[in-house]
Amino acid sequence: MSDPNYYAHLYNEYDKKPRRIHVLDSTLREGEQHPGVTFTNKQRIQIAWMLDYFGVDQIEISPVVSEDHFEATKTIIKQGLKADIVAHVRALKEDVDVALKCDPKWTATYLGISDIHLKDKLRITREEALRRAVETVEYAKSHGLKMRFTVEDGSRADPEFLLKVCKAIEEAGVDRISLPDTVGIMRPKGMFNFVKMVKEKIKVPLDVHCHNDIGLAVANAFAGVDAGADQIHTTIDGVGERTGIPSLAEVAVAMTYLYKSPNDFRLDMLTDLSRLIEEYTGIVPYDSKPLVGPTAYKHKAGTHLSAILRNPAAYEPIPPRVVGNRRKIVFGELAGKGGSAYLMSLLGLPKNDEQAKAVAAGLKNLRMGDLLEIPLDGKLERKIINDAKSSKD
Ligand code: HCA
Ligand code: CU
Repeated sequence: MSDPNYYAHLYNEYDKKPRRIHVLDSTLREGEQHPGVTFTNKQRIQIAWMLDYFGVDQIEISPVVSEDHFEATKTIIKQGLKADIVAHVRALKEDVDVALKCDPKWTATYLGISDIHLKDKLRITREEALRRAVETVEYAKSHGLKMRFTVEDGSRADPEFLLKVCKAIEEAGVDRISLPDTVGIMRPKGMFNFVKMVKEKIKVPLDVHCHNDIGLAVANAFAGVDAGADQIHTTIDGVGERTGIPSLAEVAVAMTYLYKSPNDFRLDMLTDLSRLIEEYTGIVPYDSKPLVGPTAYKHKAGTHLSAILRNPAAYEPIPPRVVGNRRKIVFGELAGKGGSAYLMSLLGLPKNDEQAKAVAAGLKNLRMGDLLEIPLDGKLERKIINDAKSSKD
């Protein structure tokens, strides 16, 4: 059978020159800003190794927030991982000095440039902010660092001033600029326009860092990519300040399957990465979390079960094993005749239409909701699908 997603992909326009899009994972920086998330140094090092093995391009960590983080940053940098380790600090020389002590190749500094950040957080004028931005970039560059600069709260800053800052730091030699939607206020079209405006004036490669306050972070990040940004910030499970930022799983899968962006991600690690964060933080993600959540591949309604048992692609965009998740069928009052027939066959009962109907009615009458979940993968999956294909109805 041809690709069931074929027509959908025509709308997605995936084949128009796929671009390499990069991922910076900030689980160890933004992620630790999520209430309740604090890793031990051993955990930080393990997470960095796993993110590297997964295939992210950059891993961000802040050496200035605590003595522990300083040690973790230094140790992670010494591991010689493939990913760049980005030491994230405030736009202050003294912070860059702390970063330098960790011996990084990359550093990132951030400075609020919206009027509200300037006035009510930093209490500095636009001129002072501009000077500080340029001086910090020059300082980091004079120490041989690769440097990303984040125009914090950029989506709410006066565009004229934002461009002025971007131009000035570009001239000062900055290597990347991060365009954040710090309070998650953009709609996708807005993020597109924001990034496009900067892209038209600035040559330096652009990151997008989108917060999820209204639930649009992933969509906004990709709108930014459509406008020319080439790196998205993520965390495992999307943890971060308040409601966080895009989740690594959603971004990596969308990049691979919806953008056809070339990469070497080991997508099958995604569910384990999510479980690892759950184990380390005690925070259980909601069960319908896309791709990695326990219900992401559970099928329940009778009509869905009948279809899934013949061809899982009927109700799945990509197979669960791709992301290390499992498919399960849920038997309960919605199972219907098809689901009941398979429950009977799994129990070794002979095929019998009348009895399947009776079981379906019985399950409905019990009014006990879902009774049973059966993983549908590996051998069992093949058996069920083969049986379904050879059965007439
Ligand atoms: C912060 C601000 C930040 C920075 C983003 C970035 C934001 O919490 O320190 O450096 O790209 O959301 O603006 O996370
Ligand atoms: Cu942020």
